[in-house]
Amino acid sequence: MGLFKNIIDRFRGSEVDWDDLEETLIAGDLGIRLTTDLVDRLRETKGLTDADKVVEACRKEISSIIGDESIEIPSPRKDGKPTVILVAGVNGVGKTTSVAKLASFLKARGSSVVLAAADTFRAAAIEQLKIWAERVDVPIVTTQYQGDPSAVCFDAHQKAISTGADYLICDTAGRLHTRHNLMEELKKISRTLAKNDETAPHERLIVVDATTGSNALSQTKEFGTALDLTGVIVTKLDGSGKAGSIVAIKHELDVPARFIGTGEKEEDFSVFNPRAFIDTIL
Ligand SMILES: Nc1nc2c(ncn2[C@@H]2O[C@H](COP(=O)(O)OP(=O)(O)O)[C@@H](O)[C@H]2O)c(=O)[nH]1
Ligand SMILES: [Mg+2]
Repeated sequence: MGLFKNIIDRFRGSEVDWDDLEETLIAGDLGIRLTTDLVDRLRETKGLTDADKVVEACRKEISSIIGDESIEIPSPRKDGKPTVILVAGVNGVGKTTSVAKLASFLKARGSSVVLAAADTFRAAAIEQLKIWAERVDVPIVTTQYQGDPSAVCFDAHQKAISTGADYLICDTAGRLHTRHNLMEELKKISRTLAKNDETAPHERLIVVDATTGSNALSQTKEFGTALDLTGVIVTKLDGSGKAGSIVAIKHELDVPARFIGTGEKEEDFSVFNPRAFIDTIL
């Protein structure tokens, strides 16, 4: 990895090629807007031409955008009510897998979790989450294929409340007949969860696939119109994705990365650590 590795190798000890730097940042999924901002700002910095120093300045800028603290899922609530986590995103990005990974992660912290299988649009999706629930050993609430997703979330929320569970995690569909319907459905799920607890859902996470480049930014923008997003789960960082989209999403939409997925197994998951990101990805 190493977004800047090429630049450093080629220009070490000499002046950086600004066009090259710009291309590198765009290829790293930082997005046109952020890249242009960044390069313009650095170019205007007097005396800053030496490649190593330019790269260092870039790292600093990126670091100031993403911050340096991880953001954890809040500890179980003092009032004993469940913290509700709604997970959304387009098809195939890794929602269902991430829901299972997150359940396993919270369970390992000693918390109890209930799952809601609210992707009722695909029959296989319900089955997939059921298998995960068994594997992770957490209760799950489902309905029949093409059942009402909001009703599943409502029922699962009631189960989480009545059993005193610490967390409820709702998996949702990534595709409905139209994208408009999908956004409306997500808003309805959110409103329905608020019926049992007006502060729910407490976390609204979007899952994006690191290998899809700038799509991650546009998807976050779109889902942000339906849900006031509290974070991003970035999956498939074990692939070729550079994940610069994490920086672009934070910069443009102010939605922070929260977790990363680095494989298909439940342990391939961790809290996003900005410092480690700067060190290993850049
Ligand atoms: N390599 C890799 N594959 C992943 C990761 N997360 C999910 N997947 C795979 O991506 C595919 C789609 O995942 P799924 O959870 O069904 O996506 P959904 O449609 O958004 O619910 C599955 O084959 C997963 O095993 C990850 O972090 N790395
Ligand atoms: Mg799914």
